[in-house]
Amino acid sequence: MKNEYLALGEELDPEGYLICDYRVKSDLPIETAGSRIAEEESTGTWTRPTTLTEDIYERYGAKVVMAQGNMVRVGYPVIDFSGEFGGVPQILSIIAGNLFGLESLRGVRLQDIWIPKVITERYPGPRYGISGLRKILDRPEKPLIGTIVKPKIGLPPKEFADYVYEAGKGGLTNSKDDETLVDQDFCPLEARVSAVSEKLDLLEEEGHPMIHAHNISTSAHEILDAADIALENGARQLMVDVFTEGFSGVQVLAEDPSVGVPLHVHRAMHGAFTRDPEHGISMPVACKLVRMVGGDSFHIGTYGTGKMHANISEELHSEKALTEEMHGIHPTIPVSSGGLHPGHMPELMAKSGNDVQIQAGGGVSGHPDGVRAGATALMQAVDAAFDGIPLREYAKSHDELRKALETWGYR
Ligand code: CAP
Ligand code: MG
Repeated sequence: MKNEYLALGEELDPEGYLICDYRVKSDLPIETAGSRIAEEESTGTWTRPTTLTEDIYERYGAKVVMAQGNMVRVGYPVIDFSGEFGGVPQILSIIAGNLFGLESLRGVRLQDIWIPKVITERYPGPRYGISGLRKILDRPEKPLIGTIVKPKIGLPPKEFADYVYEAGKGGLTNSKDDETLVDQDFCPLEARVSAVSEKLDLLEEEGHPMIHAHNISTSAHEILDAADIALENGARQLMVDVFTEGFSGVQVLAEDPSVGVPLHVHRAMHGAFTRDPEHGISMPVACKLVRMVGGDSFHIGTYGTGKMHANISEELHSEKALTEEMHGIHPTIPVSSGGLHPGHMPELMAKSGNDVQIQAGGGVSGHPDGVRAGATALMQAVDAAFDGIPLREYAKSHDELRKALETWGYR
């Protein structure tokens, strides 16, 4: 039987198709493996339905336009994503759905996607993005520098807010809740936001513009209520763990005119499907979706310098996915975080460039002289790296940095 899903070499109209690249591991010939994906995710199944007419296939069938080595490129007609309802859940059910479970494919990894404007224009994109965040923080060209309040959980609101104040006095531009903190009894959202907002006001008066991202990841039907409580108490930024919340959680906050503040997007749980090079979904795919639904900042890793598993080429690809031209959608600022300390800054910034939000939790709170000194050391290291001054040299006249390097060394 002619394999209808193969259209090798066909040039697809990029505005007429959502195009996906998959890396495939299978005993099948690569073309067949590709057509299994196209078949399963559009008009087919394991055997040909007698009800599948030529017309249905022609209109709604996906096409395999490239199948070489272990890579296939599949185009899904935009009509497969039409209608008022469906959103990102429906996009993912097509491009990242049953195919991962097909017995005939021992491994599949969705490597990249190209989403046509007719789809992206249904989504809000970032309100602020890189330029908007820089404007809020009066930080025209250097990296944004942030901390994550540590310990991850346990500090009551007053001590939590004191941490933020100390970090701001140390020169940081950003701070955030950790990804597991939301509204626990020991640090309820309302009390935390109120206490932090008071400190941010004080920092502002003292010439340290700073924003703090409050984590409101919660059940879908509650997220706008949580946002209301945070905003009523002065929240300047909100945070969502996009993979435990769902992309729609980010989207609803980005779309709701009553929210209006920047959205920091954390990627907790991503390792479950991004880490295996032969099966899952790549971070660049996640980046394009987070940007489309409205994330102003999004974690992409530490370019091989921090504590988390890293694939540097994929992290550079992620950065590109967040910042390259994409149907006029604001660029999302890449967040580099996880196991970082001042000693990492020259190597990190040489790879990330300056359009990045660098964060350190332990690398600030673990400084022998406390949070303010830790924040100061991180700020000093970023300044030195920005000006191309070796850290050892800069540390001679900057005590906080010297002590950080003595404590953690440097790359
Ligand atoms: C970093 C962090 C972040 C990681 C997540 C943590 O703390 O708060 O969640 O950055 O990793 O809980 O580990 P430290 P990624 O600075 O103390 O490591 O950014 O790779 O998603
Ligand atoms: Mg964390």
